[in-house]
Amino acid sequence: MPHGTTITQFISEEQRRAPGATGDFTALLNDIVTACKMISNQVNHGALVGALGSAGSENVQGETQKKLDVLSNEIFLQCNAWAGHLGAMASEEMDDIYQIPDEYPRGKYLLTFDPLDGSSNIDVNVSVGTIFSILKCPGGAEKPTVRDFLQAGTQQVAAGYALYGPSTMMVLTSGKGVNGFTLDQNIGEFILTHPNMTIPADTREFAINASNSRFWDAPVKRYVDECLAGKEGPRGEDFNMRWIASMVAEVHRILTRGGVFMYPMDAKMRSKGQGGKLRLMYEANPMSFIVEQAGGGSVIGRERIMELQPESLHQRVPVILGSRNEVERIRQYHQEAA
Ligand code: AHM
Ligand code: MG
Repeated sequence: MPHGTTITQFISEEQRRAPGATGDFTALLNDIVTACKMISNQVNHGALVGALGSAGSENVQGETQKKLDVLSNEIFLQCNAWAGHLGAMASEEMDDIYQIPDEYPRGKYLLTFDPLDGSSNIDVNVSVGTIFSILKCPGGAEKPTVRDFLQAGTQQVAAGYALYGPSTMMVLTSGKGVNGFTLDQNIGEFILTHPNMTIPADTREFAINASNSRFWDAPVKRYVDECLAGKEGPRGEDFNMRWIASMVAEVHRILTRGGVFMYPMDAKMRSKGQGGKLRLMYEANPMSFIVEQAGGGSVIGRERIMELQPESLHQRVPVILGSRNEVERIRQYHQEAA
């Protein structure tokens, strides 16, 4: 039986229509896809391949055991360094940017990624994911610097995530909508299963880590209180709540059936001088690009996340994203309180 469209075919056909496309971008995405398939394989095997547990420990053979997130980082670097499409990479797992080794050619794109997001879920066998973002290197093929990476989210060329859940999925945008692919383990290919994903504008479901509620700012408290008040409250509706503590799984649920995800600024973070929980370059910007391309909204409070000028590579920001009308409501609550 013939299969549906493979991700390779989909990307190639999309790029064929792009004016001036050289094939670099298509090849880069293919390498990212390969990396995610390898990570998926490691995640699936978990304890069988000694991939769980903490880095630095030794297995029975006396070899150093790697934590899955360290291993995923290495896979991503290895798969994407050699082909000549990238100028440099930056990862949530590395302090500094990763320069392409001198033996390989350098290319015109920059890649940022969180190789395995939701680390607290790894050892308990709950969904985790990989998040990535592609930027153009402003300096062309010159050796890039941190400054080259500090571009607003609106400058992203593409973004995506792989979700390692009951099935492995890849969700992608290159600024022309959002498409989802499911990994067919039998043939080792992602197949287009979710074309043109869109987020319903309205929702009755929200996601927030409620253990932080005593630290929340007034606008967030107000929004959640109104949801919790249900039919008798100002919203006149009962709301449902979810918290997986895995942003990829959370965003995927929102892309599938709507909802709001919040990791807002709070008093505890403020007292520690922390700008938020999630990273702008590896989590907030790529997810905002995907969510906006699917018709949703994404803000830090009052401002749109993708318009922020990044100040540092590992900058953290508050994140409120999902169904457009709800995000707009929360944005207004912040505006009114300002
Ligand atoms: P990580 O990159 O260290 O895995 O942290 C990011 C994750 C997100 O996936 C998730 O939304 C959040 O942290 C959960 O945080 P908490 O444990 O405070 O609920
Ligand atoms: Mg992360």
